Amino acid sequence: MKKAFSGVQPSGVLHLGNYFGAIRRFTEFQNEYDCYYCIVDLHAITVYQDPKELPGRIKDTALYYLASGLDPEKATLFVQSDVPCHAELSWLLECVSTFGELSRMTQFKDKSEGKESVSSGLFTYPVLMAADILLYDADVVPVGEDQKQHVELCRDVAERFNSRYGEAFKIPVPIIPEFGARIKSLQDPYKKMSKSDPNPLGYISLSDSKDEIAGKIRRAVTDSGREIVYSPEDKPAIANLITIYSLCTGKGFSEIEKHFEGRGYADFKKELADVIIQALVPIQERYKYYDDSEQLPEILKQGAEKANRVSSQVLKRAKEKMGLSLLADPTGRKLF
Ligand code: ATP
Ligand code: LTN
Repeated sequence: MKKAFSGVQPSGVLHLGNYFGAIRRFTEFQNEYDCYYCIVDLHAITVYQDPKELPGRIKDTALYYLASGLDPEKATLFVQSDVPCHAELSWLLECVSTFGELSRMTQFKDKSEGKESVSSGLFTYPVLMAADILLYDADVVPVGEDQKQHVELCRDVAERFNSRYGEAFKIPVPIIPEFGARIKSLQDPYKKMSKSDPNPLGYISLSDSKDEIAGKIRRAVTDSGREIVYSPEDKPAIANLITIYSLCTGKGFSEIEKHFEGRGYADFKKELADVIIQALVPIQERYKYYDDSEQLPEILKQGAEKANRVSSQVLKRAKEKMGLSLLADPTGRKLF
């Protein structure tokens, strides 16, 4: 069975972009691939996280994985900081990646822009992501559009390692959805919907109530004119809302345009809020079920045990190729 790896940061409440761009697709992959889905808390701490809030966010992200339909019998769910090989391989790969290629990462440029001080972890973030992927010999990496450049860096670093030290890593392929790979902010259609947006009107979180959803859609920015047509160039805000409508209902763009022909933005927004609510209600019910059932600690414990078993073998392979000491290796292989 081929393998899939992906991760989500516990850096805030999950939103529709995370769901349609990534998590919903994780559940589609679990029947075809041996899947590893990680809550990447080490990535989240590249910007300050309040230690009083982080455990709750980790738990919340894991519950939304389950609520979105991930089955722990099929996929391995775990928390990154429970598997020390990630941080260790990341260091080895930092020594194979270059300052120049990391400087070209657009996410770093976006996240560091205008900040007085940024952590060095934010700069090396994509290398830790490469370690995540390579430790599980992943064939595919389902992600939203914004992560494509990072997966490409992972491929470059893995190829460089393999040619410099000998074959240690499988070269993964990013899988980006055709639609929904980049859902935009409801307040600015030129920015992606983001958990770290200080304005909650920009995103619909998976936990928003019916009233909150209706209110945010009502206040979402629109374009000039009053026709409901999918035209990302001329009508970026409406195109974004049509994309969300399409993802929630499975209907194509032309079908949606026809449905709203001769009707105005207010009608469209009302129906859009309804279809979002219908899409989120089952997720919110399953979230509550898993929260009440208290199965999560055991699921994450078993996930981490398996992830530790698999990743320590790959880390050992990489250390062997580099000529590093294996005295601390759990399998007992000695260097001398
Ligand atoms: P932050 O804004 O705090 O960086 P984020 O909202 O971008 O966080 P991540 O944890 O970085 O969320 O991303 C988890 C997954 O969701 C990734 O695969 C990412 O590509 C995808 N994703 C994030 N935002 C969107 C979006 N607006 N549209 C589609 N997919 C998205
Ligand atoms: N960088 C990603 C989260 C992430 C990830 C990964 C995704 C960390 N490690 C490995 C896919 C594979 C993000 O910010 N969305």
